[in-house]
Amino acid sequence: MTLASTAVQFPAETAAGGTFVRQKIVFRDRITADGSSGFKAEPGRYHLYVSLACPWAHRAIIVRKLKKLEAVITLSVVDPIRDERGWAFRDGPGHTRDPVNGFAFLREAYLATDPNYVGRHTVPAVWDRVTQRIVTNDYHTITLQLETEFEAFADTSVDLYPRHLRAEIDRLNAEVYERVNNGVYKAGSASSQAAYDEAFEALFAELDALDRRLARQRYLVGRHLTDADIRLFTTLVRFDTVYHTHFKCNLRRLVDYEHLWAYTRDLYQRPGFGETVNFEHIKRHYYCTHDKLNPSQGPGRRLAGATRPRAPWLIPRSGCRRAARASSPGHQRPASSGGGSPPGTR
Ligand SMILES: N[C@@H](CCC(=O)N[C@@H](CS)C(=O)NCC(=O)O)C(=O)O
Repeated sequence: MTLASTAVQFPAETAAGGTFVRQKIVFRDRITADGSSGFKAEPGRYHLYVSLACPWAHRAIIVRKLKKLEAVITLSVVDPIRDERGWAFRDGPGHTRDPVNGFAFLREAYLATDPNYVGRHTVPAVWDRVTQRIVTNDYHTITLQLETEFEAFADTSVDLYPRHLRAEIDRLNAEVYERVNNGVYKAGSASSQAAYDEAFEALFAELDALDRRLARQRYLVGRHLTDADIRLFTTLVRFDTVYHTHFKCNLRRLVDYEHLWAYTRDLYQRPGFGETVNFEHIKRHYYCTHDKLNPSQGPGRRLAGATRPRAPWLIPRSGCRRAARASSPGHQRPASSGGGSPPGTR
C-alpha cells in the first residue's frame, strides 16, 4: 500500500530515512540462580509489571505460567490506555493499582531506579523488592531468565530453553525479532514509504517462510515447544486484530496462512496461551493510544464487541497430524521423562 501520512508516532526513535529504530534497553541486570549477578533468584523477591496488550510482556506472562512461577514471581497489570504520562496503575477490568510500591505511573519505578532516565517507560519491567529498583526491562532476556534461573522453584519438567536446541532457538529468535516481532512495529511506525516497504517485504517474506516451515513440523524447532514459539505466538495472536489494520501489515492476514494459522490456534488452545490473551486490552491499547496512527481513537475508547475471542481460535489444528502426534508438550527433560474466519475481532 502507499503510505501517504508522515505522522510520526515515535519521534525520538525515528531515523533520518523514516525507519523506526527502537530505543536502547537501559536496565539489563540479570537474575541468576546463584546470585552471582547481585540479583539472586528467590521466591517473593521479584515483581513483573506488565501490560496485557504488549507482546513483549505477554512472553513473560506465558513463561511464568508454563514454568508454574506464579507463586514465586508476583505480577500486576497496567491500564491498557496510556497517555503522555505513560503506563498507569488503576483499578479496572483486568488491571489494578500497583500492589508493591503504590506508584500511580510506571515511570515512578523507572525514576526510582535512575532519576536521570530518559526514554519511554516500558513494560515488561522486573522490580526487585530487595534493592528497590528495576532489575531489567530487557524483553530479549526476561523469558530466558524465567526459563533457566528459577529452576529451584519452577516446574522443571517443562524445559522451554533446552541446551541442545539453544543455538537454533537463538538464531530463530533473532530472525523472527528483526522481521516479525519488531517488523510489525517497523512497518507501523515507518514515516517514509521506503522504510515501510522494506519492513513490509521482510515481514511477509518471513511469514511465508515460517508457514512453509510449519507445514513440516509442529513447533518452530521441531517436536518441542520452546521459547521461540512463545515469542512468535505473541505477535501472531495480535496480527489480524491490530497489526493487519493499525500497523498496515495487510498483504495477508494470519488466517490466510494455512499452517501459521493452524499453529497459532494450536498454541492458543494450550494452557498458558489462550488464557493469557486479552483482546480487549489489546484493541483498546493499540487503537486508543497511538494517536498519530489512529487519531480518532475509536468511539468512547471502549471498542465494544472487541472483548471476547470467538470460536475460530478453538478450531483444532488439522494439518500436520503426524507431526502433532509425534510432538511433546514442551521439551521434557530426559531425567524426568517427564481456515477460518478473522479471529477475535468482533
Ligand atoms: N523495552 C522495549 C520494548 C518494550 C516495549 O516497547 N513496550 C511497550 C509496550 S508494547 C511500552 O511499554 N511502551 C511504552 C511507551 O511507549 O511509552 C523498548 O524499550 O522498546
